[in-house]
Amino acid sequence: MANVLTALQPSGILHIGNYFGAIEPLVQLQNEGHRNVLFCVDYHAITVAQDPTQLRKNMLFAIATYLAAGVDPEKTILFQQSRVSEHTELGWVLNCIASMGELERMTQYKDKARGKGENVSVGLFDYPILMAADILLYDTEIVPIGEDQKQHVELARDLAERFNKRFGQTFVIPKPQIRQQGARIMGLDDPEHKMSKSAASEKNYISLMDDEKTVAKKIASAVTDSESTIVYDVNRKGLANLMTMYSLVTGMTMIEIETMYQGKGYGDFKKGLAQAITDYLKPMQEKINGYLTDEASLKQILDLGAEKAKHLAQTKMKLVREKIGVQL
Ligand code: ATP
Ligand code: LTN
Repeated sequence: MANVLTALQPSGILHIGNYFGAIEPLVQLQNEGHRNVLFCVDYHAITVAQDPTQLRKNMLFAIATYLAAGVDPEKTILFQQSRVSEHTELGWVLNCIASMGELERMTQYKDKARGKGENVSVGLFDYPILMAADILLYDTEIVPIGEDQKQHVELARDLAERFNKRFGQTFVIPKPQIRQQGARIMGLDDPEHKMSKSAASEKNYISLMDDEKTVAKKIASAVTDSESTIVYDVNRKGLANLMTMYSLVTGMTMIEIETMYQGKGYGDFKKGLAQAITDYLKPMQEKINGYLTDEASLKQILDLGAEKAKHLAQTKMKLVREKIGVQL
């Protein structure tokens, strides 16, 4: 059994990329009996401006979504990052062994800072260090994530190795786990870039809360090509992305999908896909809405989770203080 950990930002509504890239893989690992940690990284979310009222809502929504997706708080430690102050504390220590050059090479930072000039927060630059602290505090062995987070987990590995070399064995070296299919769902309006909740247009993503009509509209307007066959081809990026989604929500293989749509065109395929996505999301949406009606229970789950997480994090942080020589 391995220690598994992942986290998501409560920075907006979750989309199917988040779900298939990170949430579903974690639930699978939980059900295989691994030791799981899952949390909402609210201190990562504030690296860009957040409206406090909305942030609070997003957080409750995220927790309701994890529960609806099958996260069991008896088996997975489920909490809110800001409640366990050891995350920011270890982040500071790691800041002091990481280099500016390392952070400057992070592609997510470069993407998010592009065009913003000097107005980018120091937090956005430092974001991967807090993420490394998130991972290293819990002796994490496996980090299920989407493709875009691989570089950050590699940084966490480098920092763990550096720390261990300098101060003696302290941290477990984590490994990213990236699924073969669904690790990088592309934007519906732009199949060259990943689906993103901070995309300029709502037509970029399918939110987990989109209703039947919205899903149908978004899929109908998804960018494809001028060919007429439904055949999986990585060079036909728009179609390949839609077929990946089809496969994820139905469990069908690409060959089965191709056979089903032989002799048919984009119209039929898109209608079928929209229906399959709606059928997949509906039961989950009902569960999410159910959990959201009972805020007190959600908060209680988070309180219990924070307590369990704190216990583990305090033990690790005590060891770190001893190793670096600040523990008298
Ligand atoms: P933003 O794009 O606004 O920065 P995000 O949609 O990437 O946000 P995060 O909270 O940063 O959301 O990511 C949560 C998890 O979802 C991460 O493991 C990330 O790799 C995964 N993920 C995000 N987008 C996708 C995607 N398009 N396909 C697969 N996995 C994804
Ligand atoms: N940076 C991640 C969120 C994140 C995370 C983590 C993921 C913060 N801490 C620890 C895995 C493990 C993102 O998805 N944007």
